[in-house]
Amino acid sequence: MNITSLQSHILQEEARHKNATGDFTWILSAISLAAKAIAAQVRRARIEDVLGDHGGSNVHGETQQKLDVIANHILMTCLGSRPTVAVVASEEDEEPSILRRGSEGGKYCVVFDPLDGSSNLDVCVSVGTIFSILKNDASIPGAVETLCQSGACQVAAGYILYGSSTVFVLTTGRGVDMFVLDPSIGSFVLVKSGVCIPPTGKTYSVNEANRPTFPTGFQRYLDWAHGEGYSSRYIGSMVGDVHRTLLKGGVFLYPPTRKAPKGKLRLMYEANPMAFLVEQAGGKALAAPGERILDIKPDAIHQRTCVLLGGADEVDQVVVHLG
Ligand code: FDP
Repeated sequence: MNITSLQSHILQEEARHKNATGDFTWILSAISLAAKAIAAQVRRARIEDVLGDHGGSNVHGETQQKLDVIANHILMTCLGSRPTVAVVASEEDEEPSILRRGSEGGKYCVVFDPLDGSSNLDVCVSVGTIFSILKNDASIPGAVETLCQSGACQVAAGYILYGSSTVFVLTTGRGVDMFVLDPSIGSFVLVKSGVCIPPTGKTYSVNEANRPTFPTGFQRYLDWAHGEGYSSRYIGSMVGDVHRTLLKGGVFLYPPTRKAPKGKLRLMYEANPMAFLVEQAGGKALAAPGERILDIKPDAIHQRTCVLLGGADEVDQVVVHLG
């Protein structure tokens, strides 16, 4: 039996680069450690007192769940101890934190959504952690300015899905790899290298209750998809919906709505990492026809965007209907 852990896989990848220092491996190991700690909390959710509202709201005015706060703290603690992490920014916090300057060895910035889809926690539906790693430009003094890089600059991105198993999906720009947490040995083990998203797949994933306020092109697409016998699958937890789309094909959409005219999902914490993964798996990820998510230069770290991602042919079908 050949068991490759996340750690050894990253070390093997790093060995391909002759100037590699191991710094990057060390950061991914912090994320992997945090993921195991968060998974343990999620698994014990009704046993420990970690469910329900925390009593506060985050920067977006959304109610914070206790587990949002716990997951945020775990990631901050694990990443904070890594000597090359310069800046961390969480979807839950208004401002990024500068941990150390470039002159003090800060080489990377890590941006994350600690527990995406957390409104599903109380009912035991899959949730996830999404992260994106960027280089720290030591010549830029402000944390926000440092982070406002387009998604195309990401050096790595991934998510951890706390579902019926705990799955870690990662790209470092050389395809997509998938690991599953084996609780009996406490390690994420490689289950698939080179994950490819099927180009076709007759499934769309969208909150269809918002349909009356979608731009007409999306309504035309949905009419067409109904006529073609497509299935609808929507968990309402982005990590779960994107994971299914990555493995089975189809499209995931969060179009503009009356309530969220610029889209609901966050560019840096959600859309960019997912777009990087989907493109590395051979799919497409757009904010609008002709506008690649990864090409958007952010103006603010909590900026929102529309999302249209999935198998290449299925995304093209949506675009045809947007006209
Ligand atoms: P949640 O509000 O539960 O955290 O961006 C957060 C998110 O979930 C995504 O995970 C999910 O795809 C989306 O919001 C669901 O939004 P709707 O409830 O508007 O469909």
